[in-house]
Amino acid sequence: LALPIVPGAVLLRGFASDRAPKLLEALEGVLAASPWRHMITPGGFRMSVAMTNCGPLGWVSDRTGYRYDAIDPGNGKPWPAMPQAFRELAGAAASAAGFDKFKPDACLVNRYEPGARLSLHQDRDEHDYGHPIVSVSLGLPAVFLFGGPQRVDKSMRLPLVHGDVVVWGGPARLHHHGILPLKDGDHPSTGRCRINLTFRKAG
Ligand code: MD3
Ligand code: FE
Repeated sequence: LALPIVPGAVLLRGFASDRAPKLLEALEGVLAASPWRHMITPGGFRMSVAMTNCGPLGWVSDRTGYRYDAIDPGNGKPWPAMPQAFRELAGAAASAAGFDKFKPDACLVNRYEPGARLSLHQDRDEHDYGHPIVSVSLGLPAVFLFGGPQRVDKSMRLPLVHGDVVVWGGPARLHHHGILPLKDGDHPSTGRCRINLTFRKAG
């Protein structure tokens, strides 16, 4: 079931439901090598969202800025490999949305506990905005905020639940977006949190 949100953005409701157990199992392996951490923004704030990465490149933030880096600053080693289950899901979702041969080189994993939020921002750290971004929601539901190319543009609210996949490309790629503070709850597959996988071709 593919629902267009705005031109270039497609919601695949429940696309990852069947594969969620395999994705969460593979995530355990990633976390064993590169555990959750709260990054610091260039402004000096600790992010409420906990993060890790897998694949050749990982998104990092610290006092010096945002960037993609091949090395996990937490352990000085390359980020763990992107599990095959991750790569297959990202490719299948991109195809279903009309983007052929999507080969992500970065997977940012975000963990939201109750109260955690991601304020309105643009994703501008990637080399080529022509590639889509595939995002997978697991666990507790969240309200996604989706605005326009300008930060002041009116934003719409979109509830995202366990198994939902959204593919963002074309004109939607540079729109502002964020996540409202997570409501408390308990999910059978993740417990008291929401996990979001974001696949990108960053380099
Ligand atoms: C729309 N993550 O990691 S995923 C991020 O749920 C991020 O954790 C949110 O925004 C999360 O940067 C939202 C959906 C998403 C991801 C990237 C986008 C939507 C996007 C890039 C452009 C437009
Ligand atoms: Fe983003």
